[in-house]
Amino acid sequence: MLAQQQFEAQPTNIILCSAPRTGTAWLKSLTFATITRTSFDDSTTPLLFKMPHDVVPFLELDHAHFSANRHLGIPLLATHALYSFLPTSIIDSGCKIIYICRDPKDTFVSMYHLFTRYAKSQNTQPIELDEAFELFCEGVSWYGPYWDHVLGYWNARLEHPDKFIFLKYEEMNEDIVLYLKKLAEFMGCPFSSEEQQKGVPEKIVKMCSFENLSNLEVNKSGKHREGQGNLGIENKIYFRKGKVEDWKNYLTPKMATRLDQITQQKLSSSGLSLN
Ligand code: PAP
Repeated sequence: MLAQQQFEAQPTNIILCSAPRTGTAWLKSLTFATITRTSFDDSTTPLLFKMPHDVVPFLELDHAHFSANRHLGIPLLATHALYSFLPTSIIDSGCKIIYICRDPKDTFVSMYHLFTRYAKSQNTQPIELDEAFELFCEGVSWYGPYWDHVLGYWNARLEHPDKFIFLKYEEMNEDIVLYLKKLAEFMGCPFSSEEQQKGVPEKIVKMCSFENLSNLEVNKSGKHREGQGNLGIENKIYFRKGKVEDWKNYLTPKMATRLDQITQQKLSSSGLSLN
C-alpha cells in the first residue's frame, strides 16, 4: 500500500516482477551486471560484495532505498507484487516489465525450504511439508495463489506486448546466454558484436551463475536487511540448489500429479504451460 501510494515510476524504470522463489535473485544479478557493464567488470562489480537483493531493491520492501538506487542511475526495481497491485504509475508511464516464472512444483519446494530455514533461524517450529503442500494447492501462499500471480502478468503482457518480456526459469537454464542477449536487447542495451566477440555475455552468465554467486563470501556469511526487524535474513538462505526438477526429491508422484492437474486447470485456455 505504501508503494502504491508513494511510488512515482519514471518511464525509464525497468521492473523485475516475479512470484517468490522463481528466480528473482538470478534475474536481478543478470540484469544488473548487464546494465552496469560499462562501469564495472567481473572483478569490480558490486555483486562481489552485495547480494542480488541488495543491488536491485524490492518496491514493496526496500522503498526507503529507491532514491539511493536512482541516484546511481540504475533503472532497475523489483517486486513480488501481483500485476493488479502494481502502483498505477508503472503502467501509466510505460515502464518495461520483465517477468520470470517457474514450474509450480519447484517453486513450492523452494518456498518450503526458505520458510523452514527461516523458521529455524528464528527458533520456531517449521510447518510440515504435507501441510504446506495442502496450503499451496489451495492458493494459500506468499503473495497469493501462485497461478493468479503468473496469469496476471501473462494476460497483461497481451495488452502491452512491446513493454513485456516473459521468462521461464527452466528455459533460461537451457540457454542462458541466448536469454541474456534477449534481455539486453529488451532493456535497450544490446551487446555489440565486439562485446560478443570478447565473450562479455558469457562472462556475465558465469559471474551470475548459482555456483559463482552462492560461493561468494557475501552470500555465504553476509546478512540481508540487517537491523530491519524480522526482515533481516542470512544471505545463504536465498541460495539453495538452483536446479530444475529438484521437486523430484521432495514430492511423491501423487503430489506432483495433483499439482500438475491444478496447474493445467488454472492455466487452461491461457496458452501458457508451466510444467
Ligand atoms: P526470492 O526472491 O523469494 O528470494 P528467488 O530469487 O525468486 O527467491 O528464487 C530463489 C530460487 O532461485 C532458489 O531456488 P532453489 O530453492 O530451487 O534452489 C535459489 O537457489 C535459486 N537461485 C538463486 N540464485 C540463482 C542463480 N544465480 N542461478 C540460478 N538459480 C538461482
